[in-house]
Amino acid sequence: MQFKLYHLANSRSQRIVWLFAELDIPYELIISETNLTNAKKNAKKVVSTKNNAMKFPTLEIIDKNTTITLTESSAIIEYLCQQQQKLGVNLADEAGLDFCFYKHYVDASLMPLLALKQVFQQIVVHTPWLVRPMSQLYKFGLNRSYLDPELKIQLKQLNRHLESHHWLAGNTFSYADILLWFPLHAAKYAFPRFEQYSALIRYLNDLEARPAFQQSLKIGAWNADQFQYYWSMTRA
Ligand SMILES: N[C@@H](CCC(=O)N[C@@H](CS)C(=O)NCC(=O)O)C(=O)O
Repeated sequence: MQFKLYHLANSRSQRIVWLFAELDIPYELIISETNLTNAKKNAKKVVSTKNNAMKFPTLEIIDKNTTITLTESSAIIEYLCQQQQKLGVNLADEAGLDFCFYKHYVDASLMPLLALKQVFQQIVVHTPWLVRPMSQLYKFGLNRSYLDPELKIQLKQLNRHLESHHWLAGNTFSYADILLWFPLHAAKYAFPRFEQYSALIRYLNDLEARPAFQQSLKIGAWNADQFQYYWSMTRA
């Protein structure tokens, strides 16, 4: 079986590059150019996805003469971990329920808040400058009235959990941790008072100190300054 990963630098697909480094299995990496329109157009020429929309990450699973295309970061991560029998936690284990909750929570509850921050930021950027103050006001209002208070509740809960658990599933590093890293790292810049959450800072440092993580930054062409700028812009 062979794997081919379509990756967009500085995006959610960095998690799959990291996962491949943790699993230490061979794969082919296609890094798309950073211009999203061109990246999608070029990748679409060679990939046929189920829903006809090119997303990053997209994984091709090539087995003999058959190629299966898989999208959705959490589905790709679950598939690879089950296939390799690594980085998962059994439901019957002590931390099984935490693992089960957090692996679903990340993309279902935390990521949508950050994605909405980004949507409103992009509306500001694409509004003609004469009327831009209006869209800036909308963005400010939404951040103040909904997104930041919601994020605060979620970050506080995560912080509490990580005060008494080294990883999401206790002592076991799992693929739920790989899933959480991207939105948490984005929240560090997108949420105004992130530094108050000392357990989250400790947790991010521990995730980022892993040799496979460090290795994957180079492989995935990660640009820390660009990422920080992109997410800092979403603050009110
Ligand atoms: N829920 C999907 C979202 C994938 C996604 O939207 N990726 C972005 C990059 S972070 C993308 O491909 N954007 C192009 C587009 O939406 O057209 C996942 O987590 O894999």
